[in-house]
Amino acid sequence: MSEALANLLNETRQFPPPAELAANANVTVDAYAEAAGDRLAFWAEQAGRLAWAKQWDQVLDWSNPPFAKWFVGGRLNVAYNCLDRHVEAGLGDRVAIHWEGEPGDTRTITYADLHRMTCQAANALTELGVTAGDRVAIYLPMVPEAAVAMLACARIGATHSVVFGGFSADALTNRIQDATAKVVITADGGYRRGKPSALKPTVDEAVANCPSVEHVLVVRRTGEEVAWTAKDLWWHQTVEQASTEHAAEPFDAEHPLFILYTSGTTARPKGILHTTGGYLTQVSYTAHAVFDLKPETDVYWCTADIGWVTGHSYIVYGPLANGATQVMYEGTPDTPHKGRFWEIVDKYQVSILYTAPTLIRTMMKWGDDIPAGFDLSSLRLLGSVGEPINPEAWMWYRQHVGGGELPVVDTWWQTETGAIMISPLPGVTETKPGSAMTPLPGIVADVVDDQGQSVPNGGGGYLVLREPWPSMLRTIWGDDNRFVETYWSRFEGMYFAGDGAKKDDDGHIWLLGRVDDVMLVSGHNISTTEVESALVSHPSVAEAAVVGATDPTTGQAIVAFAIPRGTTDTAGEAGEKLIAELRNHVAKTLGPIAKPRQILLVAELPKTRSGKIMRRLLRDVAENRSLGDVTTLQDSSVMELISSGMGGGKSDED
Ligand code: 6R9
Repeated sequence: MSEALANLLNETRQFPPPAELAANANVTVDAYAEAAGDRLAFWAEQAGRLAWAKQWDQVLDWSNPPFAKWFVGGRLNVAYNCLDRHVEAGLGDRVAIHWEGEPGDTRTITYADLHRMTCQAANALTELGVTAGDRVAIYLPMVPEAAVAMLACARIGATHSVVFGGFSADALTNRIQDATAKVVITADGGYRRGKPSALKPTVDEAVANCPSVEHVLVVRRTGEEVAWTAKDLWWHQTVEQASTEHAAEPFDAEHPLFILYTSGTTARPKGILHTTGGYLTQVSYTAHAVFDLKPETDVYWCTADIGWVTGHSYIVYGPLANGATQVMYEGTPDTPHKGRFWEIVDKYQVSILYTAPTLIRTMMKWGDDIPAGFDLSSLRLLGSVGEPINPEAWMWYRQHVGGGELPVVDTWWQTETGAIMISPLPGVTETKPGSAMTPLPGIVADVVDDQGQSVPNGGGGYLVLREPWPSMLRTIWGDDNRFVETYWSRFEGMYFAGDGAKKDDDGHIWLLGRVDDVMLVSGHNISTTEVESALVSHPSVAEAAVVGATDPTTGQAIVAFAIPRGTTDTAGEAGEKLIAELRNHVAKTLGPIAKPRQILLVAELPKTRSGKIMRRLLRDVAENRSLGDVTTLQDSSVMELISSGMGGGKSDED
């Protein structure tokens, strides 16, 4: 095979940081040289952004790779760092969370409030017999109590395992059993698409098969009637009655902070374990550096769910460790109307927005006039995470949300990495639409070929991390072998992320999708991302997914599914014409090798619960159906696929 991964897309646009942002940026270009000069000293300096009860003796112990220990001997309390120290510094009245319920109800929670709520929850959990090292499962909607529950666990040294509120009873059961959780924290339900959506019945079903669970704490959110078992306790009758005084005890820097399950191609989800000191150091630093967070003036909003790592690191721990003010929204972006997000930006004067490409492409599909109907002038920085962002989606984001001038930071990282790893620095980097650009200061990433050799500029291959980093996963819960096997065995001495990537002619990094999705067409490894980006660069396409389907001549052939933009005419002949045009457009943009054999116009794509496209399902469609002359896949058949799929993380799930 000639190449590990072909480099087909050539993007020449580049945008320098706005002068004012660059002049006042939290982090300047010097950080790169400083970190390169002495990486461990650099991370030690960042750890100094936190309050430690006991200073560490050693920054990194890497004597037993891949099992890292960061800030060895240090002791700290995560909740103290996120709450108490801000209150002690006189910032108790600062708003921590502007909470917006989907029905439009609101709560304003200051740092003093959040501190009191967390102390109460810590006392209540202690009362229930939870002690340091115990596991607590959290299955909640996007209500402030979700953050409180996490912080309360951190405060008493219990390890939380947040399970996304959309998961089934089976998925919840597996996760509770794997971690042998002692307590489950849930709610009667939450609001979703304009109506109450129950959670408690799912917990009842799961807990019936989980003997480790002693108590279930239930937040009242919807007020709907719920069945009650002997293990159940209302949050408002326990937590809200508990004392608001609680002294935070420091824990070892390597004390387990949380487990978060991520899926793999095998059925059994992996419990990714994160610990205390290194994790908090890197989430705190990256929130400061990548979002240029100014806690006195910024209003930050991350639209992720708390059930994903993005919610852990950039709703709870990163922003709160920085003393930031943020928005937290319970519901969906189109309830009660498609401008809900922009209405929220306007209402709370959001200045930093962190969202996902899937959201941006959905907004593109809905039309430019929707964001145009709101005052978005409070925004000063835009971020993206979760999937490769196609250059045109990046441009749309900058243009229609960022008024044509705001910096967009495309941030690459994973549940496993714990924090942002590859991203522009908004006051430094001249960004290119669609590229995550460069590893952050203190991070050593590379793109390598099959043999683990660094590829030259212009080459494609596998994304690896060459040096340990503070917020790295420590293991897979209960399965050290699987940890070594999955991440550290593909290439000697390197962490294998499972993503394809390329270096452009300037050495900037472009993420090309999961390597499992790479298509092998006539001996060329072609990335799904590049073909999708070529499709999205056509003015009639909002979103696209491509897969390799078995083909007698070429090995695999490219089959594409494309969602047309708002007003595109796709009926009958117009659809046929568009398809022909799109095939030629891809061939023109990337070369004839990337020309899709077939393109289907669809209304929706199957996505995981965190918004990542499930290409495996589309591959099934592409291979098993006699596609023949079918040019338009029925919306409902993709919808069926969506509802039968239960994706959670990077690829397939349960
Ligand atoms: C934070 C998060 C991780 C996988 C990762 C990659 C994809 C995330 C990306 C990106 C391209 C980006 N991914 N950010 N791909 N550009 N900026 O999403 O964690 O749910 O564990 O998924 O998501 O494939 O390997 P997680």
